[in-house]
Amino acid sequence: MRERVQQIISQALQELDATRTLNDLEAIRVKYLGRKGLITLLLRGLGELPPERRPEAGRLINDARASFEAKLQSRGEELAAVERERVLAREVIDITMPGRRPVIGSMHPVTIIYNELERIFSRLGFEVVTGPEIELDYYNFEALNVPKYHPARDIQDTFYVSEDVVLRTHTSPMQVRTMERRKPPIRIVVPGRVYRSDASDASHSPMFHQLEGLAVDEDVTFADLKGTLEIFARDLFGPETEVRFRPSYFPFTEPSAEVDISCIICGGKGCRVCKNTGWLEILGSGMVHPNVLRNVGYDPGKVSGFAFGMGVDRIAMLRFGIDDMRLLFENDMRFLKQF
Ligand code: 2NM
Repeated sequence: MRERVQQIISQALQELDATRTLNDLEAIRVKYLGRKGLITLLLRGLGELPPERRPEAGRLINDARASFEAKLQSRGEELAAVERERVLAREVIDITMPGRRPVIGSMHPVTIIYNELERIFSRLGFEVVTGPEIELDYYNFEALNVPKYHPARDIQDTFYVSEDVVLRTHTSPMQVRTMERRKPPIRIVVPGRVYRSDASDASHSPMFHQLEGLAVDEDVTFADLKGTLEIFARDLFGPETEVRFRPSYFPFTEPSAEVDISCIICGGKGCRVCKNTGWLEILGSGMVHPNVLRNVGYDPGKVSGFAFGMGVDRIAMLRFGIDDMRLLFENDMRFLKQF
């Protein structure tokens, strides 16, 4: 018995010494102290000994177990320390190194203005809707009461995809689509890119940005148009801004009006930006033409509406003092980073 215990314990201690990992250590623990472990079996075998030999054998086995457990414990600590060292050596981080500065983008000036416009018109009860940039001639011109031989339809002015498909020249087709789909009351604004066959210069670009708006309901009047656009202009350009309406002409509105604001540079005294007039033109507007209402199935005797449109690039240029529209579309980071 004594020899058997001694043989097992010396074998066990040797194995503990030889282990190199915590995993192996655990395997050895199970081999000796697990449910069918060698030391466990020795203890269980005690019952088969004659009673007078049990106390001594019990002491022997318990001593052996105690020294095994002590060694298991100390070997576990050694191996854990070694493993920690290995991990630390692998994960050295020089915390004195300077960090990498994240590249943070900035908002495009046109986006800044769009966000502001959408905030203003949302507060006035307008919903933002968007639609396709490639449009049917029908929605871009025909439904909007633009006659077949109107100069705007010339290939000099409009990009044709095919005979009846164009790049939209304004976002108005989306107003038509919305009216076709819904019944009044309608209050929407439509932001988006539009296209006209112009050469690029300081004030023109073949692609530019518009925001157009539409309100249709019973008893919508020119007074609603004036009030809405005055509130809009003072919110965008400041409470001191003067607003004036000048008669104009669009095929899709009657009557039509251009909207000017007092010059935001000189306040109306006259300067280079307003060409000494004291006024800046920022909007086109009018009461939706009865033919447009009829084209979408509305009864012009029952409902009426106002509409307006503005060039967002031009407003961004005025707001930020940008004197050349091409700067907005060249994507020169030195320019764009300033906003
Ligand atoms: C403008 C000026 C005046 C306009 C008209 C419509 C529609 F679809 F309701 F007929 N949408 N937008 C409109 C009217 C646009 O932009 C300078």
